Amino acid sequence: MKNLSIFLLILLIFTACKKVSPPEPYGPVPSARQLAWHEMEYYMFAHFTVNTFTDKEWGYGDEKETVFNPTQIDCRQWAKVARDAGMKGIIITAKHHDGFCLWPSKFTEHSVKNSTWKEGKGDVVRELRQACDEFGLKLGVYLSPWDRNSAIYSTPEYLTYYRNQLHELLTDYGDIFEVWFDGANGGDGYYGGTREIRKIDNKTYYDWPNTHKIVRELQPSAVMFSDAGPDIRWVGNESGMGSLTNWCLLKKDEMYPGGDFSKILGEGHEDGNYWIPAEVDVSIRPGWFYHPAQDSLVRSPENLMELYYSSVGRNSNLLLNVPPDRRGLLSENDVKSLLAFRELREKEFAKDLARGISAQSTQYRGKNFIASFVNDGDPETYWATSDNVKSASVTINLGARTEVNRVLIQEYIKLGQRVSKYSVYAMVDDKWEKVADGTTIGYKVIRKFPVVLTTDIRISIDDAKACPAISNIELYRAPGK
Ligand code: FUL
Repeated sequence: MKNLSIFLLILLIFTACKKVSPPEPYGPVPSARQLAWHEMEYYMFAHFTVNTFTDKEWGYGDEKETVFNPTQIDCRQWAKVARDAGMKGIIITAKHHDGFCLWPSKFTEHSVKNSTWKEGKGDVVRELRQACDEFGLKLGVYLSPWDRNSAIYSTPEYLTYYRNQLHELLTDYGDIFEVWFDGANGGDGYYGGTREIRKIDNKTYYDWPNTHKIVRELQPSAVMFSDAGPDIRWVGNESGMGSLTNWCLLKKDEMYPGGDFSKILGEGHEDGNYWIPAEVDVSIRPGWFYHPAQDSLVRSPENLMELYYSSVGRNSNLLLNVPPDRRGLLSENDVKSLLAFRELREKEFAKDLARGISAQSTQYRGKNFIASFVNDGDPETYWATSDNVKSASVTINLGARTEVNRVLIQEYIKLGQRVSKYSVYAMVDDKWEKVADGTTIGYKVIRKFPVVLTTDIRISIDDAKACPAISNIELYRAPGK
């Protein structure tokens, strides 16, 4: 009997110590370029063109090039503010729907080269490239497929024109991290003076697969954004709202840019066959472009914080538009709000209360997948259960009664997005109290709850498509209740 117990004990120790193989990936997984994009989390959109000077949101395409004349343009100011605000890059409207190019494209006269600015010798994209390099930021480009200036828009020849412009942007301006393909397409415009309505078929006209090939070839590390990917998807609204249920997965072959897919774009498809995560694009002002009348309508730091929770906190990236003004500078109110928002974030997430303290799980797959990997600060280690275990929990013991009101959870997404239901509990007066619950996790979720005075926090994975793999859990006591 004694021998048997010793044998069982040894077996138990052996099982606990054995290095086991990692879980198999489940479903689509992110590419290296998508992983790099996830880690960017928060970056700037800069809407700037003739509209800035004509006070419009959508230029008709007949604007004189000479209206573009920023008096004190300084892309270094944009980049410095972005860097100081904690952003990781800037995406510039190299060409918006009006067709005016912020770089001196060889393929059109409708560009900075015919503006009064710098006597036609200027190049906003180049200045921004240099500024991004100086301040350690990545650069992205928005090239509107709809072109209300072009006489050949809606003919097959326009595709060559569009691709030539893309080629210029992707070969002359260094590494591009994201190419933004907008979904607004076709309608009335100047079109070389014809001033008419031109309609195109969203599904077929642009022949997207062949345009995508150009991007892959010229900038293999760039992700491409549109309503339907192929790398990053629109979240389905422009109000800054990521969806609480948010799969990074999409059946993209059933979709096309400009279609009516808002709800699907928010939630993604649980059984999607491509990894296409959501990006929340939203403006710091009511409009995308600068309008003096909106100077008093800039979002407050508190409002930006809410946007952060409804985007980064919901498994999406935040692309926040901060439009340069007629001087070619980010406006004072916008800058003030952005920098104060950074301070708020620093206060909100000042100290991770979970880092390095005791974490125990109800189950784990082996010694290289134990619970304490969720709070070791290393994104490459993770807690995982045995293959057949799809619900299990991790309890973080805070040692003494501690106030907590935020939880941040990340899956190890290199193995796919797996969790479909979770809850968070706090031990209050010897009883477990539920403080949050939800469906998907993915790259990251951050959840708020009213302050609890607690000794332990339990993160329970209630259901998953395959055994859960959780790489990070953080706990905070943010200011306020
Ligand atoms: C939309 C455009 O029509 C807006 O002008 C803006 O550029 C926004 C980001 O995308 O589809």
